[in-house]
Amino acid sequence: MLDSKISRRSFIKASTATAVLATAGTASFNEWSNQYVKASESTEIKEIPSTCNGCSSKCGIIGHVKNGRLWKLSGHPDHPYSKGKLCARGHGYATLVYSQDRITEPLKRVGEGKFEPISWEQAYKEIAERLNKIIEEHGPRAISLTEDPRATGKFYSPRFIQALGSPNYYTHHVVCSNSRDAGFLHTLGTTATSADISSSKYIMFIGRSYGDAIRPSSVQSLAEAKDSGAKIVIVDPRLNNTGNLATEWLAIRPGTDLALVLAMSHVLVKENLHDIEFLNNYSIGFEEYANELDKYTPVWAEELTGISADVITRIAIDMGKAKPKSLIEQSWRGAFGCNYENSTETGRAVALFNAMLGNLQQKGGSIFGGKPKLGNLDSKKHPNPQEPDFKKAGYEEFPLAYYNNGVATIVAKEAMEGKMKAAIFYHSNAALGYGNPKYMKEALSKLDLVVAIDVQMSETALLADYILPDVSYIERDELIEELSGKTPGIALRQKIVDKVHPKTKPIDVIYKELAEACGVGQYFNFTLDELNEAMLAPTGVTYKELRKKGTIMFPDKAIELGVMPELKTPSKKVEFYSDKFKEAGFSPVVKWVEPKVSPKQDSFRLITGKQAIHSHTQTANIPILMQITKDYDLERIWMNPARARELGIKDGDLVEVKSSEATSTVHVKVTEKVHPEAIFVPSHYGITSNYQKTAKGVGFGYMEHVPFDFEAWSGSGNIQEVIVKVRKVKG
Ligand SMILES: Nc1nc2c(c(=O)[nH]1)N[C@H]1C(S)=C(S)[C@@H](COP(=O)(O)OP(=O)(O)OC[C@H]3O[C@@H](n4cnc5c(=O)[nH]c(N)nc54)[C@H](O)[C@@H]3O)O[C@H]1N2
Ligand SMILES: Nc1nc2c(c(=O)[nH]1)N[C@H]1C(S)=C(S)[C@@H](COP(=O)(O)OP(=O)(O)OC[C@H]3O[C@@H](n4cnc5c(=O)[nH]c(N)nc54)[C@H](O)[C@@H]3O)O[C@H]1N2
Ligand code: SF4
Ligand SMILES: [Mo]
Repeated sequence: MLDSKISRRSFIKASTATAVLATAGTASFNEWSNQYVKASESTEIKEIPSTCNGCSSKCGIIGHVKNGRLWKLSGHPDHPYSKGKLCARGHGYATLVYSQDRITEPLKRVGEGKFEPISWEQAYKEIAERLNKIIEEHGPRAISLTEDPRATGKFYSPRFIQALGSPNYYTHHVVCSNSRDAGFLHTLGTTATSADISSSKYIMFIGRSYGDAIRPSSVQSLAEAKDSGAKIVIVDPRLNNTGNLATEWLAIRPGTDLALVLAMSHVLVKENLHDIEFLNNYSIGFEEYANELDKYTPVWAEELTGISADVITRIAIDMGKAKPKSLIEQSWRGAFGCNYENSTETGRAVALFNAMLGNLQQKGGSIFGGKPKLGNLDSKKHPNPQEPDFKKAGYEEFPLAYYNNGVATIVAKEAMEGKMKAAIFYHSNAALGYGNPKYMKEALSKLDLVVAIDVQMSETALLADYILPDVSYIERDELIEELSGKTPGIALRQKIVDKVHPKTKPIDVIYKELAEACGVGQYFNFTLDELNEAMLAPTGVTYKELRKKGTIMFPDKAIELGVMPELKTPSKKVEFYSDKFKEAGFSPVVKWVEPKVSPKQDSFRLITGKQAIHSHTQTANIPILMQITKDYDLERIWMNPARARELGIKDGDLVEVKSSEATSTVHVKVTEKVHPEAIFVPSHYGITSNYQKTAKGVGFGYMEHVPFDFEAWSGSGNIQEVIVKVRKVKG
């Protein structure tokens, strides 16, 4: 029950006071329970459809409201990600609305970690003055805005920074999927395909865990595939929780997935199991790639990956035979989203392997989803800001990175160099999560202006000159969310309860008012409702209807499987040979690339990943989620027993983890489920903000050990190019 303030007892008291009091002390359980049910029934429960903000999936939710307070959530049955179910984070994160640790009013920094309240008007005025001064002195290239792109921000944030003349809009993908996105984009013309899992016969997951990095409907689809006899292979240096549904686990040496995919591609060609007709019709450059593949034999890959040549050959042949209903799932962050120097090339090789299976836009294969056709504001009445005539910072260094997302950590690098002067962070804990926190702190301290817009005192907020308090997602309306997929649709986040803290404001209002203070209010001369109405216009759905239903799918607009769309690559085909890569100074065909660093006999590689009960740093301060961590010691790092024995370490021991960047102490879980070369660090502990009373002091700050770095292809953070030594300490 979410509504912690109203306990069962006080609730019953309030609603059926006389009846309950009259029976108190003498009532049987049945009587008591009947009274309770009656009391519940007599209170009106409003059900408001909206969307979760517990992670980037933004599943559909139904908020149940009793006595004006959020009472409980359930999964929206029509939303394609929830399909009636929510994960633990979805339920738990909703308690944020009543958290004691929220930011309740605008704050101005008056010293290290010290803040004073400031009025909204004064905060806007001071921020605007400082932004305009920076623009006057250094030009608009010296200002930036970074976020996790969710519904409203996706439209308002780039527009806001562009209204000020700057293209410097960035997203968290630099530590998420920048590498995969770049690899897929220049190969298939999209940063990610989706997977028709439930109809697939042979599914390989390379560092993607449906069982940990949960989206409820993905787990359901995988269970359906399993029930219909699909082979499910997990490639992961640790046995993740998708293991419950898998037929095979390949405990790969971390950082060597590229070698595995190259060798499997080699086998497809050698065994003539690639889809030659598909490749002739829909691809360019296959000959060059096939020549390059010649040397990547399974025996060569065995040496690098630790997976036997026989197993590589067997799986490649079986996948080739099962085509087109076989696929490597497109992955997200795990193996090649942002981790290694070879991550972009791994992304490219995975996209190409799927093309060799001819599974693109096929049942049981990789899908280019359809998008709903939405409208826009009338640009005569609501002028768009002019597009700056220069590219965003980072583009020159990383032209292959997906431009819309950019390379967010370039802001920190340029702050160090004195080129960047201002950074706005909305819905982002960049200071702790995007790069080495020591580096990020130093970089942010060099800026003339840092603004954080958050709901709690994150590490990034602590480094800000001004903190602007957003309302929580339970208390706000947002921009319509496009749902792309086999069947496109739309979803709306809407206010479930009135705002709890009167001085908080929703982001659309914050941007509008700040733009007005900066003198560019003309670009925000509309309300969120007007914008939503304009977006809905071509769909035939009314705003009222959308508010009532929350999620609306368009089955008549479903994509037709078996029909290849024209791709958005320069050649409009799958590019086995990429001129874009060549122009950027890289090999036009995929080649093997070594990871930057490798552990020795006495050291380990740090790897990381999700736990089903947390989302990055944003859930660490949620008591009912953090309690699960505490109850099960989930913050422990994982070590293989063979290595633990060598080091005299036993399960549960306190150990010291030392890298080139930091030293930490943490308890260890000794388990066969992790590769001997790797230490697995669950995400996302090691909160340092004193204001997050529940989160502070639990576990281990992964990013503290990660050297600040950019992968050469996509600019992503290389966050697993980290070597550590571990020793037992007394404790
Ligand atoms: N519970 C939970 N779910 C989430 C999120 C969350 O924070 N918490 N966040 C959402 C977001 S933003 C994202 S990007 C997705 C991420 O979704 P995933 O990419 O599936 O999640 P991760 O747990 O980061 O990584 C998956 C697996 O990659 C493995 N891995 C690490 N290194 C290697 C390697 O070198 N090779 C191979 N083959 N595997 C490796 C890890 O052991 C881990 O089990 O999850 C989304 N869902
Ligand atoms: N060790 C380790 N590190 C990782 C990962 C990992 O697997 N392991 N995964 C990486 C991945 S995949 C990603 S995507 C990144 C994510 O990195 P981020 O996108 O920075 O995610 P969080 O760390 O959760 O920080 C989100 C911030 O937004 C705030 N917030 C939450 N809700 C709201 C809201 O409604 N309004 C506003 N204004 N703010 C809000 C939160 O309080 C928090 O400060 O982390 C990466 N870092
Ligand atoms: S996967 Fe869980 S946390 Fe993420 S949006 Fe869905 S219910 Fe919320
Ligand atoms: Mo992510």
